Amino acid sequence: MKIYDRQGTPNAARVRIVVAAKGLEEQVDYVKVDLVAAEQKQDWFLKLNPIGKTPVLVCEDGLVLSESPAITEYLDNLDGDPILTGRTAREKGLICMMQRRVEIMLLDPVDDYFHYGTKGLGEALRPWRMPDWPAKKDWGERRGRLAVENLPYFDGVLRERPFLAGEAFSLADISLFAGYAFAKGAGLPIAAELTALHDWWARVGEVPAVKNRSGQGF
Ligand SMILES: N[C@@H](CCC(=O)N[C@@H](CS)C(=O)NCC(=O)O)C(=O)O
Repeated sequence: MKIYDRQGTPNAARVRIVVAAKGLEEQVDYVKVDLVAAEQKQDWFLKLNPIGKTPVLVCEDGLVLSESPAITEYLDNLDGDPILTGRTAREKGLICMMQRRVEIMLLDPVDDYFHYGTKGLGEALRPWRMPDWPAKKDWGERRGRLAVENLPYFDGVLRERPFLAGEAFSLADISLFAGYAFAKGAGLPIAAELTALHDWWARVGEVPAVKNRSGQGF
């Protein structure tokens, strides 16, 4: 399998942690996409993903998948332990819901903040991302504030249970981990009083797939 991505970005991290957790690293070749040079907007890449974003998984049988949840769902279902997307209908529903909440409440607003509230990936992306930047700067900054305001929700959930969707580490935690790291990396504040979130961060950092990848910048 080939995965087209850019190491260190949040969605690359979501997929790379799953690859590591599932023991699939030997089966994957990573192909670097230069996001700063806008390679993801070139024709060859748009044929893989018309949305022009990474990561993209290309399998030997010709299957091409984009969107991190689709890629991670596929990888998780390739074989057995650990199962990151849930075993029962109840677990699957909860994990899917929590992962969507992470996307809507954290990953998407931080992404908007990064690309519009700051200089984001820079000049080469301006034709696609920022034709009306800095007019959108206010909106980008508001999206950043929204992400920060949403963090106590996740802290509240993690006061009730050790992991985001229940008793076990799941894809929802991997997405929250990426969202938390993205928020921090983009310079958004994560309040000290969110102690359950900080404890969870330390706990997830000890999960072998996360711990082993963190030294490699995910
Ligand atoms: N919904 C997509 C989001 C993908 C995404 O935003 N990828 C970022 C890297 S983390 C990207 O390629 N950004 C480049 C751009 O926006 O042009 C997913 O789940 O994979």
